[in-house]
Amino acid sequence: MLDKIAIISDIHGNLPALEAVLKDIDRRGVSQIICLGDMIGKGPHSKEVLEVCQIRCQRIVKGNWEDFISDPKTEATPFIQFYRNQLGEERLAYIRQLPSVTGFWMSGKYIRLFHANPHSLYDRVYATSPLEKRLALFEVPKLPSTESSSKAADMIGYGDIHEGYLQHLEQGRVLFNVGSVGNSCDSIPMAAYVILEGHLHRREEADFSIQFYRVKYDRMKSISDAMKVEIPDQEAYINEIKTGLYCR
Ligand SMILES: [Mn+2]
Repeated sequence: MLDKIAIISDIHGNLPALEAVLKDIDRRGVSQIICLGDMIGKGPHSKEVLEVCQIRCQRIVKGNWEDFISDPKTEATPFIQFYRNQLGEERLAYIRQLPSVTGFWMSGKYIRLFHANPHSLYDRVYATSPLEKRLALFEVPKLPSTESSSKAADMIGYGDIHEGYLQHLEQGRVLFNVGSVGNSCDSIPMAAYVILEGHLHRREEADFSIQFYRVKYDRMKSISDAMKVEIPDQEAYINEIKTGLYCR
């Protein structure tokens, strides 16, 4: 029996999308859920999404939204303050102490996971970024990590760009993006996540797979909740949920 690990990212306060993904995960024999950050912001349910992630995810790393919303150095504009008020000081303190990188062995590959980049939460890498930039993602992280490993990775998974993809790079290296649960921007307005399947903790070569899932969820509920709580940039958010395209 192979181990299955689900990887979710960029929920962005969209509770109906998260609930649909968790329901899908629950019927697939997954033993562990890892969240790659940006649980909060944008949508109407930052607090609820954070609480569900704390219960359901075995590991959580920080995204750029967790970072700038919880950082006391970020100016308290009405936009920032809206999400700070939703979350409250206790949850902001929890968010602040989250690690930025995690990793594990699976089927002979060292897999490293983070939100955007292992060296900075704000250095965005796309599928079409220069090869040099994509290869730098495999290097030993500069950001705080849950791992003790100072090894270059064999496989990298991340979030941040709201657009899933998979690439095979030189020397057997695999690079993938898990897409976004709650704010998909690849023109498919459905929740996205990934399941890795293989032998967890095994350092010897063995079978593995990566599956990309798309899950239908109640988009109208996300939209009506966004109108009810009057989120900032409401119109752009509603358009993004409807179209699956980045609208701001
Ligand atoms: Mn994001």
